[in-house]
Amino acid sequence: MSGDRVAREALDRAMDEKEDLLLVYQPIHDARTRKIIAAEALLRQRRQTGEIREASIITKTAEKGPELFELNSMTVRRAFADAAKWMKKHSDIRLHLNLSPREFEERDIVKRLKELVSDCRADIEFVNLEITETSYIKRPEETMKVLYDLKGLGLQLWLDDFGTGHSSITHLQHFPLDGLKLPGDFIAGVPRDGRCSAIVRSIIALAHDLGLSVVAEGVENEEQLQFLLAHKCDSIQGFLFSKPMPVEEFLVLGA
Ligand code: G
Ligand code: MN
Repeated sequence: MSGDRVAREALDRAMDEKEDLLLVYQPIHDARTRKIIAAEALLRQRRQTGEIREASIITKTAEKGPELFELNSMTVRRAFADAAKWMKKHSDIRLHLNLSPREFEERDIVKRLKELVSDCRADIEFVNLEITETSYIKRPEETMKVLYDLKGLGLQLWLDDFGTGHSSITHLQHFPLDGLKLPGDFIAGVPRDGRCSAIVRSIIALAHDLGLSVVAEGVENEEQLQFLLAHKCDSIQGFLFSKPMPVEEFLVLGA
């Protein structure tokens, strides 16, 4: 069977049964205290064999068709419901949600998000919306308006994978951002690779000068953590502290 067909069938099954898809949460820790300050919702696929793996085959196919909006609404609803569970005990642990680039461009994201928040009776103020750089470069004027409207809802805006897309420093100048996520690709080279280290150091300094907070992704070892601490990185996400996990596990860990 061709790769496309496999992907198509996986998406159809997921849209029919929804049980195929689950959300896992990867904690984000304060770099100094190591306390959990947030969790990022990540979509996973449960295969018929029971094995759980990344859902990129499904999301990439969904990106091309009309299913995207339903898929994302479902994700947001589930994440709001899960966050409500942990917030009973830990109202300070924020929820990071990933926004799909196309959704950002093609649909009235502000209106739909507002509806979802109201349907789920969620508190928008604990949401950090992650947008990837590619998701806003095409129409900067319109995008700026959407970003300000989103901010107006009360959430925080974060740039995901900063530096790996078509990054433009002017976005940092004009967009109402709260923070940046440093991609694991850069962190992987720290501290041995001089270029990676220079890039990481400089982005943290730049972000802080602009009043933005920084999360380092893909932190896997103590050496990387020490480098990030030395350069005042605010928070850490990665296997060194925690892997993505089902909400039940997260509820125990966050307790
Ligand atoms: O950039 P994005 O937020 O989409 O990346 C999150 C993905 O990276 C998740 O699917 C997660 O499983 C993976 N991931 C998270 N932490 C680590 C890590 O420390 N090392 C590696 N190699 N991958 C990680
Ligand atoms: Mn992300």
